[in-house]
Amino acid sequence: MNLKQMVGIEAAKYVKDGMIVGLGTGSTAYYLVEEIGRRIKEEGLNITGVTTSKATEQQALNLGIPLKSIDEVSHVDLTIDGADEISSDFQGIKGGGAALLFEKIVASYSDKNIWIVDESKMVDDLGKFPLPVEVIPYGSQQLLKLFKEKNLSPILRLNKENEILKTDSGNYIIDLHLKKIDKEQTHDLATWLNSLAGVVEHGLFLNIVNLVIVGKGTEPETLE
Ligand code: ABF
Repeated sequence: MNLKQMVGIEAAKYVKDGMIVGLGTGSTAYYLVEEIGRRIKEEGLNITGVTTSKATEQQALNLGIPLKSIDEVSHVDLTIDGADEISSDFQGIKGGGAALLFEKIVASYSDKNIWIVDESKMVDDLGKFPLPVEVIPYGSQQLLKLFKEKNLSPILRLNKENEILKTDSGNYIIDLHLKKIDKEQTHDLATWLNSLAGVVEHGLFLNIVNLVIVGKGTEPETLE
């Protein structure tokens, strides 16, 4: 069993009958969704899933997981998702999988958020992983110019065909290669990004997670 599978299966233990569960995106959340599908099939687990991307929606449909959109449920009991970086004060960078907008929406309406990561994602300070910023196409070149002027090392994300990547919402992603974000600057950076016209969302997930399950060695470690 690999570390991603370890934490995906461990996190599924927190999913109880009757829950409305936010299903995350990425190669780690993939194993969570597979395990939930197995429990539905083999144990009769009864949950409603709320997905965070077209990719996860397709996986859940293939597994027969009952789904509702975020706008069809009263709340979400628990969301389990991956992350790209988690700092020592439990702040996160997400969006490497280009799903940060729906992930943050679902997480913000969740009573509890669990992140599942392999140990390589645990860092002291955020920033080594490029910070994704989701922007609408109109004005994106102006934002690129602004980020360059601010020395934020922006790169417009391209897809495998070397074309501008489009998110599930048809937006672009600009990745800011900041190298390090000092803890005392994180909130101001998030506030500034949110103030820019054309910025839809960014990958700083602050004060969101309640519990982190880290894959390492032979046993997952649970941090809260
Ligand atoms: C998703 O999980 C994204 O926000 C993040 O980019 C990704 C991490 O991917 P992986 O689990 O494949 O490393 O939530």
